Amino acid sequence: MKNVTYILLGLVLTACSQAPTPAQALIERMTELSKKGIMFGHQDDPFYGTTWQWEKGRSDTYELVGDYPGVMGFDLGGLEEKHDKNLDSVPFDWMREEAINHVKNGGIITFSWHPRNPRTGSNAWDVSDPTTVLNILPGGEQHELFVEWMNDVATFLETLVDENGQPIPFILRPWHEYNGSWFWWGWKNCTNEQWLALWNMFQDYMNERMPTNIVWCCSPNLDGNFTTEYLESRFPEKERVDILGYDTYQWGTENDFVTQSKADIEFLYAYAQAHNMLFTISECGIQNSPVADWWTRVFLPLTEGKEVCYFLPWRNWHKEHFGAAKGLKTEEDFIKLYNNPRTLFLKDLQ
Ligand code: BMA
Repeated sequence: MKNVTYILLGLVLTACSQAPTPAQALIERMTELSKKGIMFGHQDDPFYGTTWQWEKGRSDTYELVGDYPGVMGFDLGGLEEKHDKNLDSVPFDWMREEAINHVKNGGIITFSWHPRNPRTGSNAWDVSDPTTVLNILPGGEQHELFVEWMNDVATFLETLVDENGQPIPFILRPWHEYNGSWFWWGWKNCTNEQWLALWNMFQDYMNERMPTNIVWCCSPNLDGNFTTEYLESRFPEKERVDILGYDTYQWGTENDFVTQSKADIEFLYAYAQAHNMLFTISECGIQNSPVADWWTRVFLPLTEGKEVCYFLPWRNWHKEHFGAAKGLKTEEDFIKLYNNPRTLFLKDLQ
């Protein structure tokens, strides 16, 4: 009997010690959700839309389909300058409030970071100094400054807690679109080794500060030429990536976009599956909705037959919007997309 008691106690203790962390639980949940359908995400959904700005309670998505995005994206750029608003003028206090609220309502949140160039002081798109990454690594001239910046980011992210003060899970997606060269951490602006050292330094720092609630997403950009050798020449160690993300915008012709995105998605999806990563379209869209049936005819078929976690059109700023809204040419088509049983919005997550 005594032995049985000990065995039972042992089982209970093992079960408790194996309780998943918030990050593991989120990964598990997204794995299940991606078997059901593809979540709709939107950058900065609660702050502004195509015709309005900074009105609490509004959302272009909600006003069009009566439901909120399943995933909401926010950007941390500006924290490193100790600003109270991000690079797109979103107040960080309000961002925190929406992020916590969205998780409380059953939604999922993801953060990107467009930090300023730590070497020149200009913005994330300043690629004038190819020694930028080198100089923020240990031993570099801007290393201490950059550690301070990481502290600023971590200090904000640590405030993402539930009513009981427990950390809530979120997706963190740094150093994105690195196969392009438009950011200071981009392809031609640092070496593979420097980029990898940057990824590891940032990830190790954040994981030390928040060991249980970060889900890591690594997002290359539309390319058209992925091979294993090419992807792996600049990619974190596989166990450091939970989600393989893919950013894809239609800037040129529809044919180029579809051909390249199709090839990229085939490749990256297979890669993610082979390496136990989730797959997502972490940014997407066509600027200012010029094609009426873009969502259902051009975009959604790219994800057909695959377990894709979510797709996240970028922000609806009046001059450059990527999501849906009333009054846009894509209005009807987006309602059709919403009604497609494959797409998941907040109500489907609750
Ligand atoms: C970019 C553009 C910029 C914006 C940045 C961060 O792709 O939308 O205007 O500042 O994302 O949101």
